[in-house]
Amino acid sequence: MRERAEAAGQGHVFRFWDELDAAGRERLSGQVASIDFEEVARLGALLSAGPPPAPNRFEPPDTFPLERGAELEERAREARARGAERFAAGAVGYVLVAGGQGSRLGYDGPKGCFEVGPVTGRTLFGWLAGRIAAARERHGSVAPWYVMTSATNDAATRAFFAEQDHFGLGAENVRFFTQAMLPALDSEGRIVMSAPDELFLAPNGHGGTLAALSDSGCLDHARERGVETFSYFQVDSPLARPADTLFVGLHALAGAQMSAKVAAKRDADEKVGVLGLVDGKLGCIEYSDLPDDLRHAQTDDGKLLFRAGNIAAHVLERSFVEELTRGELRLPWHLARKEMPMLNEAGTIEKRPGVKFETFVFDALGYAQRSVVLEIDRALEFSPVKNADGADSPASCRADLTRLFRTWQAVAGVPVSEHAVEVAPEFAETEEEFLARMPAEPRRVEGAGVVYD
Ligand code: UD2
Repeated sequence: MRERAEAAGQGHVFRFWDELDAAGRERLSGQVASIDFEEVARLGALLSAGPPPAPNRFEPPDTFPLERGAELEERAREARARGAERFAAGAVGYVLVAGGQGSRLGYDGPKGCFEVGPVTGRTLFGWLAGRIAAARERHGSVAPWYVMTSATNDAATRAFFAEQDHFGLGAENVRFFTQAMLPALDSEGRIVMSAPDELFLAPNGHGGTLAALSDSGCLDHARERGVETFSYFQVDSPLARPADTLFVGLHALAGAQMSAKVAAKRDADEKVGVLGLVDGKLGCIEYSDLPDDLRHAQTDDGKLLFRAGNIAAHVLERSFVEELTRGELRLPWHLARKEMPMLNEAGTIEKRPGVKFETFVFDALGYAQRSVVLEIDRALEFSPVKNADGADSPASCRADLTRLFRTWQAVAGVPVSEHAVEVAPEFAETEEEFLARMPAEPRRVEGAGVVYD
């Protein structure tokens, strides 16, 4: 292993070997064994390559809009029916990406264990699991749920699901798979070490989902279970709708390979990627990469021109994921340059510039022959927990949930709560479902608010 590292110009990872105890040697050699040095060399070559060229053309995408006339409403009805058929047939499996480090939230543990229910403190995993359980009831079918973790949170995530009895979904219907980790590199392309017995490894981005689905055997499992389509969603929004018949139905009617949901950006500076046609192909420009002039560009009626904010909910055909992971198709690398604590030659930690490498799942959109871009109402579907406070925080998310559920109370003509309101996903996912469940008395939780469950 040492020879391999030296041949790759990475011999420094063993610099402190002689000083390590048995446990340290085991930890380090385990990590080094997982390194693909050829890949590291390819990543190193990107360091001097400079940023990717800006697109020549960036245009807003065609979307299935939120405001629709009679014709599109008819199409939506047809799509819902088709989507419902797909769910009833058990042809749609769920893919949750929960391998991120959640560093902005500053929560020590898998992000999905974070409690956001405004009244009950239901966790993010609990909300998403509840939506899957509800879909099972609604469509009378059972489909597998694939949960992506990373080495850092895999054990804790599995333990949490076991503790929660897999939210009643059945352990055989929840399959965990782990994305790959990659070393960070310093500005000379050397693997960063965070301790004498430890490499600085980070998850390879949510683009790693595709390879990980394949490498873990989940694609084979999905095929055996009759799953033809994946509904992909992130861990951070309790309002995510993994079983949206409209989205899956539009995708199916269009014969699409990969589709995306968007919400109109709140303002030019909201930290969401923007979907659009990049030199004629559907793609997403990450918020940190969108030039100022494009970020602020406006339409004649004063809306943001590039407002198709990526909420990171996708539908992907299994066959498309198979195609992408079989051959030499590669998603592009995105480089995150930042100051990071690293071990220096003297064996002490100092902050120096380093680079983390990630691929992004939305870059696969460019490989799809057909896609649907569905515009959704963020008040109904998107309130992510990203930051410890301010926008997209636990507080803003809880407030959004209560605000939404109060509108349902108002429409149902029941007294609108002054305190927090929580509608369990098993009770209702939409206003229509809520109305259909009425009249129902909420459960009162002393000092916290009311819950419909
Ligand atoms: C992501 C999008 C952004 C916007 C926003 C919507 C990227 C790069 N940016 O922003 O354009 O759509 O979401 O909410 O996607 N994850 C993994 N493994 C990884 C990295 C991330 O599983 O290696 C998961 C993570 O657990 C989370 C999701 O991917 O569920 C998003 O990750 P993030 O919080 O790093 O992305 P963010 O907020 O920068």
